[in-house]
Amino acid sequence: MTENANTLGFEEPAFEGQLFEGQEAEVFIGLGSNLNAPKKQLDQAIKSLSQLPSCTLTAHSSYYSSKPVGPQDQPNFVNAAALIKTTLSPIALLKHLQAIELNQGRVKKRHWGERSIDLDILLYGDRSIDSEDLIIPHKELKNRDFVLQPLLELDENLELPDGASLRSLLAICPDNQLQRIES
Ligand code: ROI
Repeated sequence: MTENANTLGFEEPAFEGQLFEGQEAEVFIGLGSNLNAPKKQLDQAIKSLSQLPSCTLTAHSSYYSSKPVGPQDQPNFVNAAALIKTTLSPIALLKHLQAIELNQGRVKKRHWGERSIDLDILLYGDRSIDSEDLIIPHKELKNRDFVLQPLLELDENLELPDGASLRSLLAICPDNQLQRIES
């Protein structure tokens, strides 16, 4: 282990200050599914988020159906976003999200293909992280209406760490025929 290892034994990416443990951050998480009863997958994942240690689930967005980005011969997705407050570090949180995905029997059939559940850290406070395991803000956030719209529902004034407004990004983002659906 290096000096970057935290108390859970995960390697922390090097970023400004490394002050994470014990500091509370607002974190936005993206949820997506297009396999095995997608709405139920999101329901279960949100329940699991609400039970994570050192986390409080503050809110989640409506559910949206969206045309797949990637191969078109796959079902539409159901997407949403959740807001948590947490003292977990980004990497510790990532590990918990991966455990939730595994627990829900995450299936990933092909590149940009269908999946039972995807949980992505979209924004972690106002921090930017670029490590091998984790890139925040999420790399595709700007290009995806099914990410931007649920985020804006949670906070209409949300900005990226570089100050770009999500509202203005949504205005120029490709259209994936987003439709709000009953959750
Ligand atoms: N397409 C949509 N509409 N929603 C997703 O969540 C989603 N996730 C992905 C890929 C396969 C790239 N396409 C998606 O990972």
